[in-house]
Amino acid sequence: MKKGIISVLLLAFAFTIVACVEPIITPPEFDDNHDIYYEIFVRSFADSDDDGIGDLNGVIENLDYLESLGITAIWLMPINPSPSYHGYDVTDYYAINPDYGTMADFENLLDEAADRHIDIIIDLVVNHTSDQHPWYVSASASTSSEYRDWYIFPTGSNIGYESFVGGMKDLNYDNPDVDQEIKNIMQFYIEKGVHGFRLDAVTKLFEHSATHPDTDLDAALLIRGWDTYIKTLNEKAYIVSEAWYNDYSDYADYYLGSDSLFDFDLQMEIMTRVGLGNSPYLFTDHLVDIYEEYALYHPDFIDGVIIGNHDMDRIASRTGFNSYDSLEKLKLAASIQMTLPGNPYIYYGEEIAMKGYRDYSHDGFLLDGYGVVYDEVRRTPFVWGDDTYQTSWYNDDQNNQTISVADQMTSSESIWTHYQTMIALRKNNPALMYDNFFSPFRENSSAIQGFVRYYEDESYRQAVLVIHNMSSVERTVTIPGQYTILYGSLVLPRYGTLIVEIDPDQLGDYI
Ligand SMILES: [Ca+2]
Ligand SMILES: [Ca+2]
Repeated sequence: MKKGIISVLLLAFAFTIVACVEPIITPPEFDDNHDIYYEIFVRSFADSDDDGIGDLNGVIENLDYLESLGITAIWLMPINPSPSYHGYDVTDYYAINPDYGTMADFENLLDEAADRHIDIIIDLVVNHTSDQHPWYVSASASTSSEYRDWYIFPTGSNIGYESFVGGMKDLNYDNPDVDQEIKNIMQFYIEKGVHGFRLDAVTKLFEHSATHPDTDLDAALLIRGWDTYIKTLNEKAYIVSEAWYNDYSDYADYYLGSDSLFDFDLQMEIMTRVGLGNSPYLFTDHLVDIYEEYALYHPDFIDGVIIGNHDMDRIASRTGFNSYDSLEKLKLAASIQMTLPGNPYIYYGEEIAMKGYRDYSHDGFLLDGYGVVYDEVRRTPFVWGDDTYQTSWYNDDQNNQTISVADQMTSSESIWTHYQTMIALRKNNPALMYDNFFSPFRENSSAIQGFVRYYEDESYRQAVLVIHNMSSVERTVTIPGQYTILYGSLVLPRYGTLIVEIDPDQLGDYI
């Protein structure tokens, strides 16, 4: 792989050994399904036609923004028609939510993103449909409906089973027609140019029964069938699954069928070790355990590195990240996210430290036209700082009135600029961006948590040592051997990070 860039790489490599940091290589030449993702809730991101609702043209018109941040891929939360504001209950998998635009708009977005070498994956809600989906309407209307067996009707009941409340009716994956329909939907979007799918709520795909004693294994194998199928359409097609358990050992087996899984265990580790100040002593050792387990199921696993998503309180609102030193801690969380193996996913607004947490006083809050909802405060309008693209579908946001993207983009000290810096470092250093080599730094302590990352192919090698100061006081480190500083300094400020390029033949000096 990656032939044709050999001479460029060799030249760049020689150059970095001698002197300073030059961008070595940038996607797409190096693209092997490793990306830096940006998760977009379309309704909240950017409104192009002044109806207050974010839309696909708003995403198109802000690809410049995303490119300036540096991301290489986008995850769109559900874009299909749905009676809810969030879209996780679909009524037509082959159409676009009219709030967001048309199928032609979506095709334009795919084209415009492709021109910039930005991949797009879409949320695919596979566990359930809306109870207003024509399949379910038919299934519940008659026991002789051709769709009756697409859903799960408890014996003697005419009400379809729901894993989640709110009219989300579980599909029946014991019916091969449903499995085939998902493949048809995937084919529809792959042929349009979608890079892959974020599969929602996969731990619910099967219901526990005598025929499904291990629902997770059965779900992993069902997904494996989908993944195998879409790779016959595009060998680079990609699946990231939401197998949400808090302990890595509970979801690792989903790597049997998925290219990537969101790492909820790692997300909790970052919250507690950085945010709450719990001893970071075993942070990197725990990561070794995690990665070894994933590799048992998928040697080339791509860890889905998250510090938040649309179902969680935003990191900037969490205990420990909302104190006097919150900016440094948020920067450290981003630094960790951008230096670990896998694909980082930035939830829109994290790059400007947007706040948002479930406001329990709002439980039962009725939003016009959408019914009872709970999580809007985690999904509020992106704060642009001017009216051009500002969405206003949710206008009760008390948390983010002092934030502005425009201000942060011009400040060297802002969280936005820190994200931009870290993303560029990841993209410009293959040892950070690619592959799964990870070995803890031999000098790790209760304050310093470092690790070595390493990349090699036929033509190129790079090794970097990353050191995070996870303590609230300045720390000075000593680095053996020859090295080139890529970021930071040997005197690490509180919650600071140091990244150095090291000799790939001398890894034993560091690990
Ligand atoms: Ca709009
Ligand atoms: Ca289910």
